[in-house]
Amino acid sequence: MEALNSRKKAPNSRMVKACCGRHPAAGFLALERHLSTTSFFNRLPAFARTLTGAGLMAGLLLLHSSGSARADEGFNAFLQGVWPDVQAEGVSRKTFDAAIAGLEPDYKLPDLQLDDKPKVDNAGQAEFTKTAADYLSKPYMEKLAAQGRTFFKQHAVALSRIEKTSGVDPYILVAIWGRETAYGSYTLPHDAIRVLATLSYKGRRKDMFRQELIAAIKMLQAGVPRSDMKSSWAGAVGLTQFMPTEYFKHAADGDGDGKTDIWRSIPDALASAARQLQGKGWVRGEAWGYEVLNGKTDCSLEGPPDARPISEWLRLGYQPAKKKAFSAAELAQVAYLMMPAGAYGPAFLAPENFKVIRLYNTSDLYALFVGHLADRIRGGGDFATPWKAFEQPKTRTVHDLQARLKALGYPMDKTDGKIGSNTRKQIGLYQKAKGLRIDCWPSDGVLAHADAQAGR
Ligand SMILES: [Ca+2]
Repeated sequence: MEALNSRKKAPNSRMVKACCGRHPAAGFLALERHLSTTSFFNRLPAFARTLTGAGLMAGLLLLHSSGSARADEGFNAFLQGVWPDVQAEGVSRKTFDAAIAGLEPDYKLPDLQLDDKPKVDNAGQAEFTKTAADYLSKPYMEKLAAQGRTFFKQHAVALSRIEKTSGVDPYILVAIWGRETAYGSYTLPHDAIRVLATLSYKGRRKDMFRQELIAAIKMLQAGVPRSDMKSSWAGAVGLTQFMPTEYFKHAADGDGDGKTDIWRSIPDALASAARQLQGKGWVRGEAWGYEVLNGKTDCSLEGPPDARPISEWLRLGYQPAKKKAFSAAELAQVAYLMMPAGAYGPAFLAPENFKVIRLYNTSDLYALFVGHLADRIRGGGDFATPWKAFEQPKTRTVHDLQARLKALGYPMDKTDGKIGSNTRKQIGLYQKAKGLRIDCWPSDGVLAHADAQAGR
């Protein structure tokens, strides 16, 4: 589910500083949005609207009004079409009607497929990809770790109980809470019903979000107040950011008061996250991952297809970076090499539990953030290998390079402009095959080389 890798808005405002120039149509869209909320205009009959303005403004307004009316009709029809599925889940008509009353689609959300409207720029479409060093910003990490230690002490009893029953590392749970909502201090900006309705109507993954919409309305039926349905742009709710379907599978009563409250009870939110990780296959007693040093291989060995026991990695020259030696149990763990900045930063061995955190949110940097923050809350420090400065490629460069390598026969399943482990690996393999310097990192230089090879 690459889907969820940006489902949660980063609590760190530095992370969404983004880059991007305003979309040429942004001004017009702002005007559109302004007009669409100007109820005076909307209440006027169509003929009156054409008479209200003159020239360009009138033209824009007329275009807007007719387009908007059509879109809203489509949206309302879509919502009514969801009713049978919602009803089948035991939701009353009264709950459903209240849930969708006055609901309008939110076309500012990322990950939409809009045929008839220009895209609005937003953090989800950053022109430049974020660097690992930015994402894992040291001052922000230090701040979250200090707060995390305080919260860990405050909830030590509950965390110990949760660890016993679920087997999940309690430091990971506190780190997820820190990553997701900055320990509940982050204000979730959206209404989950509106967001999920929009994403089911016009999103790239309509079916998945439709299931989430149905589950979200079911939550209302179960007595969750609408005011608790504040969410990220992708509809995740609560202190540790649960998608509604996950809420029904895994929400738990962590403080033993007989109620499940992932919004106000920290033990409930942590116990729920633990059950979620347990359900995704968390291995009791194993680490999330290990930073390693000095491998004799290059970065093209990165990624799940080249996973092997840690003992094999040692034979390939890798050594633990943060401790003296691996235990016998650790040597037997199967792990893959993960180098989120290619040759320009630390290397990690990623065992099963790293994959489990990635199932929570499908992103190497997300899983690394959570694992590293957990280690820092435990008392650990910075990475042993620093992130080096390098030129950050544009999304377009990454996308074009992916497409070119694919055309040249490299197994590139996605051309999404994101620098995942397979993209880094295939770049490394390409560089190795062509006798280029191997850094497993997209750049204009590698793209130009691949362009020439592909005869473009
Ligand atoms: Ca409770």
